[in-house]
Amino acid sequence: MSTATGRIVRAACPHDCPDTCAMEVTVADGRAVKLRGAADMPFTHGALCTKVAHYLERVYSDQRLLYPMKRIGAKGEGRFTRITWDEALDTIAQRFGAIAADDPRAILPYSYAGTMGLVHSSGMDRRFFHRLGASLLDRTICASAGAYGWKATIGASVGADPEAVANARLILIWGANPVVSNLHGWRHLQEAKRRGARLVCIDPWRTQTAEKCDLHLAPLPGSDGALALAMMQVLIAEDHLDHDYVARHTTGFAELRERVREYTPEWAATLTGLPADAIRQLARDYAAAGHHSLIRLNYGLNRHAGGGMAVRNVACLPALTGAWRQPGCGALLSTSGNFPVDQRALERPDLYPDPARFPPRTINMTTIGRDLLEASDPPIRAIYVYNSNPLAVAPDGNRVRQGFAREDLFCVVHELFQTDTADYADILLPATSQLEHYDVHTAYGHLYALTNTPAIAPLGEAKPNSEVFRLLAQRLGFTEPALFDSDEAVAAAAFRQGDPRTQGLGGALDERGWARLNLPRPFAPFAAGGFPTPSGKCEFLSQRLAAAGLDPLPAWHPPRESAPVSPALAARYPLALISPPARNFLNSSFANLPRFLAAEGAPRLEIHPQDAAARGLADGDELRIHNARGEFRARATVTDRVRTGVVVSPSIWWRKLAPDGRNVNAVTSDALTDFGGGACFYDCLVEVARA
Ligand SMILES: Nc1nc2c(c(=O)[nH]1)N[C@H]1C(S)=C(S)[C@@H](COP(=O)(O)OP(=O)(O)OC[C@H]3O[C@@H](n4cnc5c(=O)[nH]c(N)nc54)[C@H](O)[C@@H]3O)O[C@H]1N2
Ligand SMILES: Nc1nc2c(c(=O)[nH]1)N[C@H]1C(S)=C(S)[C@@H](COP(=O)(O)OP(=O)(O)OC[C@H]3O[C@@H](n4cnc5c(=O)[nH]c(N)nc54)[C@H](O)[C@@H]3O)O[C@H]1N2
Ligand SMILES: [Mo]
Repeated sequence: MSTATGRIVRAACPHDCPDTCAMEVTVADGRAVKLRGAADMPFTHGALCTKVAHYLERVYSDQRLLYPMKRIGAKGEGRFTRITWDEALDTIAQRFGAIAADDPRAILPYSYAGTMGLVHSSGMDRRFFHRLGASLLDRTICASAGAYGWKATIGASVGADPEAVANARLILIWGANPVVSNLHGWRHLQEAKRRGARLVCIDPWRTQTAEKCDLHLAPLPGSDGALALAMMQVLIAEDHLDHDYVARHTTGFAELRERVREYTPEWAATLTGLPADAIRQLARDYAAAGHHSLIRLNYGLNRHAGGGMAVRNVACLPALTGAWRQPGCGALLSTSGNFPVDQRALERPDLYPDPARFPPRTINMTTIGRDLLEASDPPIRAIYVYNSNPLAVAPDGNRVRQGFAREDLFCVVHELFQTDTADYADILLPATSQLEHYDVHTAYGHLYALTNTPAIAPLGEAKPNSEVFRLLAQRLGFTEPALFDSDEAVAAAAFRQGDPRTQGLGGALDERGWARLNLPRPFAPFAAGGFPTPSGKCEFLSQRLAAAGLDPLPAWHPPRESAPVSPALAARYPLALISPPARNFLNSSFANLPRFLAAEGAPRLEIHPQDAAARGLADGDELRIHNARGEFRARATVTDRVRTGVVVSPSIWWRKLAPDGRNVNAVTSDALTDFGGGACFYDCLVEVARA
C-alpha cells in the first residue's frame, strides 16, 4: 500500500503483553515517519498503548546501539570500544568453540520476551543453541506457575474468547490490571460494564483498574488460593452448582467436596485479610450470575510460592457453576494454547549433538544469580543474553550482579540499548528493532496471528537475532541446513502443517498482517466439555499431579514469606512488597527513554498512612526498603491505595538510572513457586525506613 505521503507497512507489536497489536508504519524516503494501531484489526481497534504509540522514539533513540563493541573497562563499568562484526563473531565463535570442546553445557543462552516474535525468540536462536549442545534454559520468570496450575486443571492455555466477554454479567478481574497491562482487553471488559455487567477487582492494590470496577476486594498478597477454596466451599455447601455440567464434564467432584469442607469463609478470612461476609457474598454473587460469569486472571497471583495452586483453585470455579457454557464466560488466563505452534520444527531439539556424552542440562532462568555463582557439572563459563535484561528483571539482584561480575565468565549481550546487563558484556552486539526485521506472532490475549514486515533497513550495523546465529553457525563449522534457513522459512515452519486452525491464513497474514484463527466466533471452548486434559474433563482431581508427586486436589499453599509460615521473618520485615508493572514501562523496556521516565517520575513506594505514621514517614520522603537480601531506595507515596501491611513499588526501573544503582529486585528472592519453577517476585517481606 502507498499513499501520497509514504508507503504503509504492516507490522506487529513485539512486546510481552497479552494484546499483541497490529501496527501500520508509514515510511517515506526509507524512514518510518508515523506508526499507529491498525484500524482494521478488530482487537487493536486502531489504538496503541501509551508506550508503543511512541515506538518510533525507541527505534530512532540516540541511545540505540549501532555497532558491535568490546569491553575495555571493568565488568559493569559500561566502557566499550567499537569493533567490526568480523572481530565480534570471530571472538564469540573462538570462545564458544573452545568451551564446547570441553563441555558445551558450560555455555548458557539467556533470553525471555524482549520480542515475542517466533523467529527471533524461539526459532533460529533455539536451533543454534541446540546444535551447539549448550545448557537448556527453563523460561520460568513470568508465567510458568500459573500456566502449570491452569493446565493441570483445564488442560491447555485456552479459555474464554476475549472478544465475547461482553456477554458476561459478573466479571472478576483477579490478579490482573488490564488498564495497565491489557489495555485492549480492557476495552471489551468496559463494553461488558456498559451493558450492565458488574466488575469486581481482586487485587491487594487499588489500581487504575480497581478504581473503575464496581467493587474492589484487597486480599493480602499470595492469599488467592485460600479465597478460591472458600468460594468453592460456599458454592458446594449452599448447592449453587450446575450439577449437569459437574457430572458430565469434571473429575473428582466427590473428593473436591470432601477437601473443601473445612475451607470456610471464616477460615479464609484470617489468611486473606478479608471479612468472612465479603467472601461469602462474593461466592453468592458468583453463583447468582449463573452461566454468565467470567474470571479474567492475569499473572499477578502467580508470583508467589503458592501461585501455581492459586491459579488451579481459581480455574476450578467456572466448572462448578457451568459458566463455561456461555461464550465469553468461564475464565481466561491465556489464549496461547489455541495457536498450533510447531515447537519441534521451529526449535529443532533434535539437533542436540551428543546426549549420551553430555546429557542435556537445564538451568532455571529465575535462579540465574545462584547458578552463575554455584552451578557445577559443569560451571557456567559463557552466557549469551538476548531478548532480556536479567540485571534488572531477575530476582535476588545482588547475586545476579555478582554472577555477571565473574571475571572468568565470557558474556555476550545482544541488545538495542546499553542496559544494566549490557554493562557486563565482553562483547556487546547491536540488535534490530521490530521495524527492521521480519517475524510472525501468536498472542496470549486474543485469537489472531500476526506477521511483521520490515519497514526500514537496520539502523547502523544492527542485526536481527536470527542473522547473528546464522553467522555464528557458519563460523563454528555447522552444516545443518536448518541453521541457515531464511527468516521467512523459519516463520513458515511456525505452525503445524495441516492444523485447521491456521489452514489458509497465509494470504491474509501476508497482505494485511493479521488473521483470526479458524475458530468459531464467538468461541466457547468448553461449552460442551471437551477439555484438553487426559480425562477430557475439567480435573478437580488430577492424576497427572499425583503422578508428579504433587497433591492431586486443590489445596492451600501459603506464601513463603508471611507471618503464618515465617513468623520470625515477619517480625523483622513486616511489610509485604509487590512490584507490578508501571504503566509507562514494559518490564524494563522503555525505562531508559526520556518520555517514559518523565511520565513515571522516580522509583516510588506506596505505603498506607498507618504504616507510614508508625515509622515516622511522610509523603515524598526518600526511603530505604530492605531485607536480608538487600536494599533499594524509593520515594514515599503515602496513600490508602494500598492496604496496611502491604507496600507497592511500580516496576521495573533500570538500576543504573536510580541514584543508588539498585532496583526492587535487590530485595526479591529467587525461591521457586510450588508448580512450574516460577519466580516469587511478589512473595517478599521488607522493612522500610527513611534513607
Ligand atoms: N504497561 C505495562 N504492561 C505490561 C507489562 C508492563 O511491564 N507494563 N508487562 C507485561 C508482562 S511481561 C506481563 S506478564 C503482563 C503482566 O500483567 P499482569 O499479570 O496483569 O500484571 P501483574 O502486575 O503481574 O499483576 C496484576 C495485578 O496483580 C496484583 N497482584 C499482585 N500480587 C497479587 C496477589 O497475590 N493476588 C492478587 N489477586 N493480585 C495480586 C498487582 O497489584 C497487579 O495490579 O503484563 C504485560 N503488560
Ligand atoms: N520485581 C519484579 N521483577 C519482574 C517482574 C515484576 O513484576 N516485578 N516481572 C517479571 C516478568 S512478568 C517478566 S516477563 C520479566 C521480563 O523480563 P525481560 O523479558 O528480560 O523483559 P525486559 O526487561 O523488557 O527486557 C527485554 C530486553 O530485550 C531487548 N530486546 C527487544 N527486542 C530485541 C531483539 O529483537 N533482539 C534482542 N537481542 N534484544 C531485544 C530489549 O531492548 C530489552 O532490554 O521480568 C520479570 N521481573
Ligand atoms: Mo511477564
